[in-house]
Amino acid sequence: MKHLLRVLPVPDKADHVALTPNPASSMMLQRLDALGVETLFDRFDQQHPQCGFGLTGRCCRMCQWGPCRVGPKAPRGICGKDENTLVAGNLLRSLAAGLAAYTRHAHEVVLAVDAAANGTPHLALRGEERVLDLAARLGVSVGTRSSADVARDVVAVLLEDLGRMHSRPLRMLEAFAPAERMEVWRALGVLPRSASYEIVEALHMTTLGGCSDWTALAEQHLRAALAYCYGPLFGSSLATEMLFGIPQPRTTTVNYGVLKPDHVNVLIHGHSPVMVGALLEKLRSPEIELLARDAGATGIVIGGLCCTGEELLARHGVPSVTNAGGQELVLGTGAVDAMVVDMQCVIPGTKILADCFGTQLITTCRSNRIPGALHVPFDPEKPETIDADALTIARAAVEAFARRDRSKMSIPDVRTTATAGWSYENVLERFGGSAHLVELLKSGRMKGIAAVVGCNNPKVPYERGHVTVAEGLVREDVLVLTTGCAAHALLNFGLCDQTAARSAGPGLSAICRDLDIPPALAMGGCMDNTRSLRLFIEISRAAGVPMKDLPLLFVCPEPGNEKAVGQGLAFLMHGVSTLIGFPFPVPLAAPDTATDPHASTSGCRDVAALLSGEEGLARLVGAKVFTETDPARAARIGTLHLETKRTALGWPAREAHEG
Ligand code: MSK
Repeated sequence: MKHLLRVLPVPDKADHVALTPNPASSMMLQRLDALGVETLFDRFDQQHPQCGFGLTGRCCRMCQWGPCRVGPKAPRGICGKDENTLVAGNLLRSLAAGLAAYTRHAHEVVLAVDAAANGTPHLALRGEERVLDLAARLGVSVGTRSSADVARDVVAVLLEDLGRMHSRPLRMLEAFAPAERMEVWRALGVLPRSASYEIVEALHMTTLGGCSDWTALAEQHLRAALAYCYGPLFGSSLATEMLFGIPQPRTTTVNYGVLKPDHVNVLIHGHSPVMVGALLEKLRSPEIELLARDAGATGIVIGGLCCTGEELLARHGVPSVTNAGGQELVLGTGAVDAMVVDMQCVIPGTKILADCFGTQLITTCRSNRIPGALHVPFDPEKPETIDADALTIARAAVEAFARRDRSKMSIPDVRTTATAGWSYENVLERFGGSAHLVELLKSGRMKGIAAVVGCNNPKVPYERGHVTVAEGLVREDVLVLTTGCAAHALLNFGLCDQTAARSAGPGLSAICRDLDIPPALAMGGCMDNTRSLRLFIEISRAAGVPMKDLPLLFVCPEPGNEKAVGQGLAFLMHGVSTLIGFPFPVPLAAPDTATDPHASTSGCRDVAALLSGEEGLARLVGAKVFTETDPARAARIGTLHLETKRTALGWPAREAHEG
């Protein structure tokens, strides 16, 4: 272990090898090390020590006068900006970047729904149930109209929520947010207009000579977080369900061992489900299967990575393999013939590994190009080429099989059984409705519910945070909901399999057995945190208790992408406290001027106090940020938080057992 700012322990590559809970990841790290092939874990080591100003959000690169570093030597930037304004501005820009990413994603999916409604071949509205549900919530008339007509009107609302410039709150927010929260947000003056408007405002406020009142910047965090939640997050998740239907739980095999040496192995990576649907059809078509056999392959294995992988697993039962942190490692198997990537969390290092091992990299999103990759973009405004494009990609993937260098092949023989595909609807159904779910919570059989989600980050041992926190919570009878890269860690570890019920506390274990569910429910990609949030909202309604008072928690053990900032803030805005495994780029909440060389002389740490203190968000929205790098301790902090909520409600710590 090394230390950042002399106080924050961070792993080196040897620690990742020793501490990652997935033996397949550890094997690949060692193999690539032996071959002398660099991955993000090596490059992280090369960057050590990382800049303390950057780590604490005190490096300003927002104009050409800088960069400025604010600290004891220079308490203000060249423009006169103080530490709070700088830290709040940097955080706001991260939030805006994440909001932009999801907005681009949602835009693509919503336009695909429109194309499907307009009868574009190879795109269909398979989720009529969701079309009608959204129509009812948004006041779109249904009557005798076709679902395509209704869907077009829903699309118009979703697009307006992404792009509205005039003063009107998001329609989806009005349709889904609890009344109690609406009052809180209205009183704070943070009801957003649209995703795009709040991005514009965030960037505008942080330009040179923009806003120098850090509290106004912080207010914009709250507004942008709501835009993030009810604009692109709800928009992309629910529009995907309009296209492909609401997922159903299905059991499959996951992990690196799903790759087969004698098959064409195609991995699909990123976030957008649109092109992927058509590609899946092609890869499973007799024409492509024949092509694969002609090339000498026994068949075709399709595997999923990151959030597209979660989407494929939930809806189509396609085995998931790994997450953002493992996207280079899996190429080290030498068995991946093609990796098809769409948007976001596809790191440039992947191309380096692809070149080393002869993998054909194929990009499908025009805004996520990689030099040297085969580029077959899906354009949501010209969707009619989707079938031909999917065929091009499928052919390229199969053709790559013949070029594979079998001497470089080494597939870890590690497979796990997992059940995934949990949605808002089918979780409620499995629990017999929200009233029964509330009863289980009240009785103490289930101590609380935690959404364990988010990215990978080499600042913590790879995937150990996700697994250790989730295991610790499950042992304490806390039901875990999981998405995104965290879900891959839990799927591969086995916590999403029904047999993991035995590792749960007595109450949760009995519930899992009764309902035939695992203690960790994989609910999709990172955009599908909407499903957990909707469950929290429904539990609050059924219990008649505001979310801020309920034993609910949001945990992000390895925040990495800028998108993670908005995820945490979105749950905070609903009164759900957030536990993160590595500090956001803000000054440490508990500064020590003796050990932190970047500690401010003014002791000005108001942004950290806003997030983590008792007088900040805790007072404004009823929730706060906890930070703990040790995942075992994080699980205890999370449990304690849930127990505190239970005590305040007068709910028992555990169900009383006779005898
Ligand atoms: S892929 S946003 S690293 S969860 Fe959604 Fe994973 Fe985070 Fe990307």
